[in-house]
Amino acid sequence: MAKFLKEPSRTFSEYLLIPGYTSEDCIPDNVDLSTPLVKYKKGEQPSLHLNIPMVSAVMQAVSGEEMACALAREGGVSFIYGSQSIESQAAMVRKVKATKSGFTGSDSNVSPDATLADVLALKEKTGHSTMAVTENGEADGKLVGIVTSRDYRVSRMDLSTPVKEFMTPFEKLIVGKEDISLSEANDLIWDHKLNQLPIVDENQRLKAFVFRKDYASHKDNPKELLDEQKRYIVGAGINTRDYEQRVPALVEAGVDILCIDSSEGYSCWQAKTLQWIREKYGDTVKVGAGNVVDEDGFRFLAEAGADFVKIGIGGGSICITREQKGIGRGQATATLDVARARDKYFEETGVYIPICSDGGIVHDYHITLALAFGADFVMLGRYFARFKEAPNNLVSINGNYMKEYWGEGSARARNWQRYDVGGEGKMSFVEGVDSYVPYAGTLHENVGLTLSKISHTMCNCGCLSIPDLQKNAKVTLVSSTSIVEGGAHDVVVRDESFDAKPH
Ligand code: RVP
Repeated sequence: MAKFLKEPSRTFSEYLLIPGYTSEDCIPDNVDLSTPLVKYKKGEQPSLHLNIPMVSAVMQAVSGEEMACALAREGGVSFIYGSQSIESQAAMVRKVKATKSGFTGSDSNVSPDATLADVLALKEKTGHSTMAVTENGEADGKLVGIVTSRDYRVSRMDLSTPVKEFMTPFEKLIVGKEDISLSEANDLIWDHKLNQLPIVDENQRLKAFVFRKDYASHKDNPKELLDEQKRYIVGAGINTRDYEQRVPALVEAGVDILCIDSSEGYSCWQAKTLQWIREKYGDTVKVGAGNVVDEDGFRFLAEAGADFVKIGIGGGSICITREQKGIGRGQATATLDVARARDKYFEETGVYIPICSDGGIVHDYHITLALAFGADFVMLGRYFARFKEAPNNLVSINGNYMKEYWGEGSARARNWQRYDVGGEGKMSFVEGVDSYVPYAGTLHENVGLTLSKISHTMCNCGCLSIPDLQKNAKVTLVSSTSIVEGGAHDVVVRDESFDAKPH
């Protein structure tokens, strides 16, 4: 007879936190949200950590290079999606690593023979008025000048005028050398009253720009997650099929952390992938594995050498795995079970393997609950897909701005490797849907608000750090009637748009 688990499997919406004592120093400014990203030995520090407990999902609709930079700026990590060619994924990683904090890769480039019409078309496309003029018109070509809107007057000039006739030539530019620090670059900008400073290497090849307008934003991001060379930390998803080609390309591109992206990780394929990476790179390449939902799955991946373990099957907002295959587990129960396994493993071996609760986060407080249940960080797809920085289309549906959001198991993503169980490599049926999510603006504003809610809740619970919350949170199961009590009830909620109209 099959083995039956005694506990039903539950989701985060079924729980609430009970406040603990809030002391005088228990204020949001004192809350530390840093958390380990990779395993470490007792008494040591992890070689990679997060400054906020949030990573973005390994999905086409979520994690591209812009998302990766924006999230690293806030202190989290993106895992660039693996359901694309090795070359394009490695190029994305390379682009993130080339975007040093405050140093922006040039996305608007023209050749000296381009025309004013080309400049205007490019400005329309990118929305940026500063353009690099490079010999070959590429972002890393030899810099011969720059064009800004101060260099031309559309009403007085012929649209066919070549760029070389109105650009500011290299000889007249103030430029920074490749090894310049951000503060030295900002000093040059200030001293020479510049709006932008091109950075070039010893062969005059363009490396990046530093913009005056960005100065304030770096001051605003004390939690930026940077490597030793002040480049953003970035992750990437891999699969259990082409890792012998994909992993070296990503490592060569400078990736900081990998994650085997699979809907079900308790498999010999994940162990083989981990083993190959360990044989080739030892511990120098960091790699997470998953997804699992119980102690057995965690143990297996821990012993196979995973640097972190990801939890969750079927809880994702776009996921229909439970309906299609009848496998999975409520996310709260799965997180709790795996957290217990992680603690047991730590006691036995002295090795702490961080765990990540992946999928199903709907409300911000679900993140706090996931942490209280023992997660070290959470992975989110729908949440990040709503932001400007996600690589998905913004569309207008019935007058409302929406972002497209599709699962990696949907027909659109065609990511059969994520659902691979060996055998012939193809997609037999879908496990995800194609959908829309309401557009929510920039990542910075939204993540700031979410973190503020997490910090406030932690103060209510009397906890100043994630380990403190994991250890001391008090959690209660709620009845279905008390869930109703939690929202506005027994009142007619005022429609603010109605109030705003003259009547
Ligand atoms: P959510 O944040 O609830 O949107 O969930 C995102 C997670 O859902 C991903 O990190 C991944 O684990 C899972 N996913 C991605 N695609 C699919 C699918 O098509 N079924 N599921």
